[in-house]
Amino acid sequence: MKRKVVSVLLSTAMAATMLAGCGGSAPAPAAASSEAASEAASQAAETVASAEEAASEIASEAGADAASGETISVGFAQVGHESDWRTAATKSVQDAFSAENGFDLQFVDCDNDSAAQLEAVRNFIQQDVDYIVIDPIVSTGWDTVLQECEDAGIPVIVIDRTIDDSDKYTAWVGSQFKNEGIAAGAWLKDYAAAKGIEELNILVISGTTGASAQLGRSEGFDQYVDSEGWNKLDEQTGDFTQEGGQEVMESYCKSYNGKFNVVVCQNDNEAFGAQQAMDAAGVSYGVDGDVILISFDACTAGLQQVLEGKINADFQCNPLSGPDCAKIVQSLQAGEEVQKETFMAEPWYVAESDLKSITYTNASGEEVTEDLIPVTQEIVDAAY
Ligand code: GZL
Ligand code: ZN
Repeated sequence: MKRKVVSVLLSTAMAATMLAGCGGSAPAPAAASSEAASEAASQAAETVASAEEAASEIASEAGADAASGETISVGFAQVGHESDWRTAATKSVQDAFSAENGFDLQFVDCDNDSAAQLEAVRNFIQQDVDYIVIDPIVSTGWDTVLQECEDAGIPVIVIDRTIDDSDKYTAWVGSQFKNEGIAAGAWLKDYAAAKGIEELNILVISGTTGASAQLGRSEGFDQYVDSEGWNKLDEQTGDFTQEGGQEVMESYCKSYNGKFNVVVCQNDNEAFGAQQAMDAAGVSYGVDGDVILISFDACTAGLQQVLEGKINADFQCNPLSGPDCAKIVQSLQAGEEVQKETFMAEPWYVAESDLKSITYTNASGEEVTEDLIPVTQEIVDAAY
C-alpha cells in the first residue's frame, strides 16, 4: 500500500519525553516505609501496564485505519536474538505492529551482524515500505543508508540503541544508557561505604563493542572509577551473551584469581554466564559472597537472581518500546508532529533494603535522587 505523502512537522528541539524513572527529575527519596515498597512494586508493574495501555490506544486508532482499509507497511531491522532483553524487545514491536493494529510488519533478525543490518534496510527501501524501524547494532556507519531512506521518502524511527553519526531519522525511543552506568557507579560508591569496603578491585564484562548501550554504560560507570580512584583491573566484551559472559569470566578467574571483589556485567545474560564461571572456580558472589555482582537490564530471570541475593544490583533497561514506536508511526501517518526523543522509564533494583536511594549528576548535568527498589516476588512476577 503506497504511503500517503506525510508532511511531518518535526519538533526541532531535542525535547525528551521523560517518563518517571532514570534520567528524569527524580521524586524525593522515599522514606523507608511499606507504602514505598508497595509503591515501588506498582512502579514495576506500571512499566508493563503503560506499554499495555499504549498498545490498546494503538488498537483503537488502528480500528479507524482498518475501517478505511489502510495498512501501513513497516520494515524492522532488529539487532539479533542475543539476550532475554532482546526477546522481550522483539515481542514488544511485533505485538504493537500487528496486522489487527493495521500494520504489515517485515521483520529481519540481523544476528548481531552490522553488514546484514545495512542490507536489510536497503531491502526495505527496495520494497518501498512506508516506514523503517531500526535498532542499530552499533552507533556509527549509518549516514549513507539513512540518506538513501531520506531520498526514497521513507521516514526512519530508531529504537533502543542510538545512531551517533547521523540525525537523518525522524524519532528515537529508548534509554539514557550513560545514566544507567552513572547510577551503577553511584550505587557501588554508597554500597561500599555502607559495608565498610575500602578497596574496590573491579572487573567489567562489557556489551557489544560500539553499541550505544555499551558505550553509555562504560562511560557512565568510568566516571566513578576515575573520580573515586577505584582499581578497574580489566574490561572485555561479552557481546551481551551468556556464553560471552562465561568465557570472559573464566579467563578473569584465572588471570585475577583472588584479586577482585566486584564484577560488573553490562547485561543479565552476561551475568548468568559469569555466575557459571565463578561457581566453577569456587568464587562466591552476591549479598553473602566475596564478590559484588552488578548487572543491567533487570529482565525477569535477572530480577529472580536479585531476589535470591545472587546479583547485588540490577539497573533496568526497558525493552518495551514497541507501543511508543507504533504511536509515532500512526502520528506521522496522520501528518502530526512527533517528539525527536522519547526516554523509557527505568527503575534501579537492589537485593538489600538498607540503601533507600542514590543521588548523582545525570547525563544532562542535573542532580537527581532516585529510589533503589528492593526486589520482591511481586516485582519479579510483574517484570517484562
Ligand atoms: C540495551 C540493549 C542491550 C541490552 C542487552 O538497550 O540494546 O542489548 O542491555 C541487549 O541485553 O543485548
Ligand atoms: Zn535503558
